[in-house]
Amino acid sequence: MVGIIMGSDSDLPIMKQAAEILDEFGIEYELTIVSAHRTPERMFDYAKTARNRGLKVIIAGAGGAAHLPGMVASITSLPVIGVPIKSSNSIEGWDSILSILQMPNGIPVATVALNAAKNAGILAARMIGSFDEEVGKRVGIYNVTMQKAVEEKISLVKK
Ligand code: RP5
Repeated sequence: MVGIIMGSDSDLPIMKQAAEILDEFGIEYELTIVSAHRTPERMFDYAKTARNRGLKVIIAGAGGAAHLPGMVASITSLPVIGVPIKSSNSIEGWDSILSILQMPNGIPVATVALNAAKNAGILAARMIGSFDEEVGKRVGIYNVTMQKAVEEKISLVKK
């Protein structure tokens, strides 16, 4: 249901966090490397066939001049969530953030925080939960569990 793609295997340590949270929600996904500048034809095919292959949302992570999420969003009509990755030669990640965030009008990319692949996974779960009641319930339980964990910590601090 979710396509997780990244520009390089060096993005995997971050991007696998999206896969892990989707596992928690019991949502099926595929995970692969698709580079906008190193494998442009693969990127085009991936985005062009995504909807017909049953994907509902695409999470795309990239670093540097990170055009993968925007290019994919320009080819498919599915929602695309962009994850800016702080790559080794990046200028503190600002290169990735700005190139994913600052999409021109008409082709939106829902950009999460730097390296926030986990949040991208949760956002994808929320999108799927908007039409799949079971997934929606699981996201609700996740929120309540998080709230309770914080409340427990607050009560410990009070004592
Ligand atoms: C981008 O360039 C990738 O998304 C990665 O974040 C960055 C560096 O790639 P490698 O040189 O590590 O393959 O395309």
